[in-house]
Amino acid sequence: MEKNISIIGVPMDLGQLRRGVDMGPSAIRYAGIVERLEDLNYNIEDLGDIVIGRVDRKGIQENNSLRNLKEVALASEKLAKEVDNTISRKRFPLVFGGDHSIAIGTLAGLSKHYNNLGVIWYDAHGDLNTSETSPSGNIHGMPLAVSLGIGDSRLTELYGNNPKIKPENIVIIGARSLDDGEKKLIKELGIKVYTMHEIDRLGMTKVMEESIEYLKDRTDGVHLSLDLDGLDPHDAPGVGTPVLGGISYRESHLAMEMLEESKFITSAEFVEVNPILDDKNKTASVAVALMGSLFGEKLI
Ligand code: 4U7
Ligand code: MN
Ligand code: MN
Ligand code: MN
Repeated sequence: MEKNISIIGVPMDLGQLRRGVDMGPSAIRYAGIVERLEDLNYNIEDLGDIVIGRVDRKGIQENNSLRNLKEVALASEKLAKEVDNTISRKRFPLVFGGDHSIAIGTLAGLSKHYNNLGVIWYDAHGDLNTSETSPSGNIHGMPLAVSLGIGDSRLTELYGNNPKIKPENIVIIGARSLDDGEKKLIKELGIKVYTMHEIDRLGMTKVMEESIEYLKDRTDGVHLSLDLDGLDPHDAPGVGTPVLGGISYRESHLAMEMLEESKFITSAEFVEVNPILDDKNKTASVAVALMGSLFGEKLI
C-alpha cells in the first residue's frame, strides 16, 4: 500500500433525506483514524472537508426524481478534482462520507488515472438506480449506475470521461436489498455480485479469494467503496438505510485483511456513517477498526 495517505472529508447529506450523515467525517476523525494510521507508519495529510452547498430544507421536495441534483453535481466536481490531484501527487486518497452519492465524484477523479479501474462495492444495496428506476429519488442510490454512464447526463458527464468504469471491473459484496431495475441492470451487464446468500454459502474467505482473483489481472487499480450498511445493523447501527441480515464485524475484518494481503487497493472511501442515528459513535469506530485492518494492522 502507498505509504502516503490523503484524507478527504465529504460532509454530504443531500443524496438522501436523513439528517446527520454530513457529520460522518467528523465522527470518523473523532474515532481516531489519524492516530491509528500514523501508528502503522503512514504519512497522513488531512485535506479537511469539501464545502457542500447549502439547501433550504423547506425547499427539499418529497417527490423529486433527482433530489438536490445541482448541489450533488457541484460537490462531486470538487471532490473529483481533489481525488485527481491526490493521485497526481502519488498519494492514496482516503475519502470519508457523507452519503454514498459522493462516490460519483471519487470515481470521476480516479477515472483520469486508470483505464481499467476495479471497484469493490461493499454494500447492502446495488446503488444502480436511475431517476426512472429509483423508488426514492435519492441520488445515494445511483452512484454506481452514474459511474457506468447510466443516468442523467448532468451526473454521467461530469468531470470528463464517460463512463468512468466498466461493468466487468465491478464486484458487489453484501447485497441484500436490490430494486427491480437494479436486478435487471445486473443481469444485462453481467455485473459480479456476491449477495448475502453467497457469503453464507461460500464463506467470506472464498468470496474474497474469488473477488481478488477476478479483479487482479483485468484492472490497473482497485477502489474500495465501503458503505457501512453493508455490515449488519447490530454491528453498524449508525446508517440511514439499515438492512437486517448483513455482513458481520468479524467477516468484514477478514475481508479487509485479505484486501491488504492482495496489495491491489489503490484508493478507498468509507461512507454513510450517521452519528445522529448511532450508538455512542460505534459505527465510526467500526469504520476506523476496518481501516486499521485494510492498512495492515495485525493482532500479533
Ligand atoms: B446506499 C434504495 F429504494 N435502493 O434507491 C434507493 F431501497 O448508498 C436505497 O446504498 C438506496 O445507502 C441506498 O433509494 C443507498 C431503496
Ligand atoms: Mn451505498
Ligand atoms: Mn447501502
Ligand atoms: Mn448480527
